Amino acid sequence: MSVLAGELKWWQQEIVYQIYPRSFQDSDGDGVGDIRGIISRLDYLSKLGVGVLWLSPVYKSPQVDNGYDISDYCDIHEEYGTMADMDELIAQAAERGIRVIMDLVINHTSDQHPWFIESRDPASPKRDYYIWRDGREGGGNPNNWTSFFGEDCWFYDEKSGQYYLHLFAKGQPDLNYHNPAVLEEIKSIMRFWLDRGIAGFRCDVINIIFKDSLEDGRRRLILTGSEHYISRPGTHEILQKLRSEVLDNYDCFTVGETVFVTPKMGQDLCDPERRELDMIFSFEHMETDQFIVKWFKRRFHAGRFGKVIERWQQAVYWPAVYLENHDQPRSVSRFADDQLYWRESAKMLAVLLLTQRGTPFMFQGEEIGMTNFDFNSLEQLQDVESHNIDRLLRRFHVPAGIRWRMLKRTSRDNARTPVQWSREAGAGFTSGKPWLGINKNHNKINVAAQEQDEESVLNFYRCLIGLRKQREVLIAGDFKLIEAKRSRIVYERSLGHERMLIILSFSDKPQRISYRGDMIVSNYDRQTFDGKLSPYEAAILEIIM
Ligand code: TEU
Repeated sequence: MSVLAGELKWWQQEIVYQIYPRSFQDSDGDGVGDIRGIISRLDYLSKLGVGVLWLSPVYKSPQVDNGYDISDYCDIHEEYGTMADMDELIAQAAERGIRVIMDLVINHTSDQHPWFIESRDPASPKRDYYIWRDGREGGGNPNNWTSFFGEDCWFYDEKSGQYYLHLFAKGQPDLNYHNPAVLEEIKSIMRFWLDRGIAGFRCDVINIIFKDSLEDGRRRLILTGSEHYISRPGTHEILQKLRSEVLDNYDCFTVGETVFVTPKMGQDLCDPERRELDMIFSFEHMETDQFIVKWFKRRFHAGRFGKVIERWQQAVYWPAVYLENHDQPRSVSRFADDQLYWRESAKMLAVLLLTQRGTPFMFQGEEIGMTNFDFNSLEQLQDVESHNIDRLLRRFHVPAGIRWRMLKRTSRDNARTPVQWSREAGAGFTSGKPWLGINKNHNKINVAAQEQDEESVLNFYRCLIGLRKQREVLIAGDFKLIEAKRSRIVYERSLGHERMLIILSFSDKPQRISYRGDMIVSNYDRQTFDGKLSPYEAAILEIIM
């Protein structure tokens, strides 16, 4: 699939930077990042060259799932600041030509949301905002579904005398989209934020919001019941309504987080003709180093990874390209080498991220090559998912050592440790006690040090972002996979008469290849390309025709 150059929308030409507010920058010493902290770093973000900030949830929330459990969609969580701070962030970002998008979490609310509190009364008009059911005859959950977070997805509420559905944590009850009043509420929340000047939404687990039926599902290892809610026609209808009744009235875009989607489902969700979402995050490339679930790891294989990337580059009209987010381990630790060839690896992954077709989404800290955490016990983890999974594994008598090994490689807290701004205690993130441990390697990997170093990962990102902006072939050119092997991935981008060859080594051994061209970017100190690839080398070659 290709998009005609010259017809690109603004959000197709920008790079999006994801901020996980809790861990980005603390301004008041309470150990938790906040909006004023983000404002203080806007010049840094502007210099990096990103045009859009995606804020993970900053709404009022009991923080069971770090804000993905919202108790008031139209107010700010007190640890993060105030509505005035948020308005200032939007305005100050705009002054620097940066737009802000927000996380729209509408599959579920917090169990502390006033709608849910009311809904616990069976006689309340809000009862039908959520999914309440009687248990089975003879007892037990209403159906055999299982949750995303390794616990039951039904919770029996004594007060109500019924069970409610929660596909995530117990504090995240699912909304009922069979009730049209729910969609009306969501529309007004969206307008509230768009009217304040935000430029769109990242829509959390958006392809599962509509549950077709609550019948038992086919038994599977994970997510029994998911055939009743993944990308159902009801979801497509809702997305079309949100588009025509709300989003079309603003200059904005949406990117949907869509779980367990096939390329066909993915394309349907963001096909411009269907007028639903603008882009989606798919997960297949994130699953190439696992068996069925992320807790069962298998060795990373660049060939498998490259083929999946190519499939999605071809499948959807306009890809949302990412290697990291707040739910995934750090890419340099996962796909390359975070030790001996750390610097080369981080730069090579920067090339992979910024030379694909589509809009790149980078995650805070990726631009300095932050690595997985260096914790050594469960007590150091905060993530609700990690603790639930540990409990589940314990139920199956999995020994402690194995449990920890599984969590260490996969826990979402790997990506959530505070941003490493400097080598000081608190890493320049906080003057207080950070809510989650800071990686000891902040004395080596940090923004301040990389500002001083011309050859740093950070400066490499800046250059590459600059190059991408100048060369439309990198943004919108056709993508063609040339090679995908365990040791390397090679692809070509082309637009009109322009052709670029991207060569990426995923090996710690030198290699020889036959491709030639004019070197325009290298993560080694080289001006020309002679076919010799050093460990984790990345090269962008221009092919003159
Ligand atoms: O993630 C959805 C989701 O499916 C994740 O649970 C993902 O499968 C998991 O993190 C991989 O182990 C979104 C948010 O990104 C996540 O942070 C939230 O916890 C979740 O929705 C619930 O809102």
